[in-house]
Amino acid sequence: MRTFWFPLAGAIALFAATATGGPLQVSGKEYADVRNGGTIKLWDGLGNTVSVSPGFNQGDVDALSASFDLFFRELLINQAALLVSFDGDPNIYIEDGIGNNWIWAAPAQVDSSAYTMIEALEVWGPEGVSDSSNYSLLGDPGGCAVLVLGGGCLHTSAAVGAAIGLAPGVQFDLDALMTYGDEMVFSIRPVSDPTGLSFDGGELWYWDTKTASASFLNHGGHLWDTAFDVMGTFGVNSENVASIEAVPEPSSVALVMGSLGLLGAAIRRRR
Ligand SMILES: [Ca+2]
Ligand SMILES: [Ca+2]
Repeated sequence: MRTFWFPLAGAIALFAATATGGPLQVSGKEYADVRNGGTIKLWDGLGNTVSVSPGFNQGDVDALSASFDLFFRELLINQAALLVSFDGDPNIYIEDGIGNNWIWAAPAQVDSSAYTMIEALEVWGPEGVSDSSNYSLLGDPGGCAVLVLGGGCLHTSAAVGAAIGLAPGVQFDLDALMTYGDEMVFSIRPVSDPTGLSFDGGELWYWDTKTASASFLNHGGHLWDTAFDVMGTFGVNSENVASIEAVPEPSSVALVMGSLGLLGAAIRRRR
């Protein structure tokens, strides 16, 4: 019995270690630190990185996405987990569909060299190259909130500002982004406008850009609106969301693991 059970337990433990939705199970990981000058880093989840400069417009990239971000649609209906980072914090956090959160990737996994924070994050894609196609620059220069690699402005600041209800002409800075064709989920840096409207930077909006208005993302059992307590919920020092991404819901992985455990127990009983 032992000779059978221990290898099985080992296999389950290995599966648990590698398949709980951790960074080693996610391909094509890219991140950018602050003041990156358009250089982003490919990271393998073991602390190793490779710097690449895909050719973003001059400036510091502060948000990255693919044209059709994987798990975008699942995220909208709470069937994918949200990856999120915060101002001045080097960790990547995860929030599952029922609002549990924990550190998904710590600095030793992201980048063994010193860095400040995860200013921009993009995952899923081929290994060894960047597949980020949409991005934002620090300060949204030229009145453009979202740019296309090798192309022009995908979404102007005026359009995004109007979608979230900011008074016309108020300057703000888009700082976190997922895109799926004409749809996007995004965050901005803290801003107040003359009408008294104020955002603390912890908001996440969903916006179908073919429509006039964005709405707060509903994920993890709560709205990602201004009232949501980012600091208290995640135990971080800033309300400001700096980057976002999506990965499969870890509970679906847990279900598979549970089945494996039951299988092991059944085999054990038979023997
Ligand atoms: Ca920006
Ligand atoms: Ca933000």
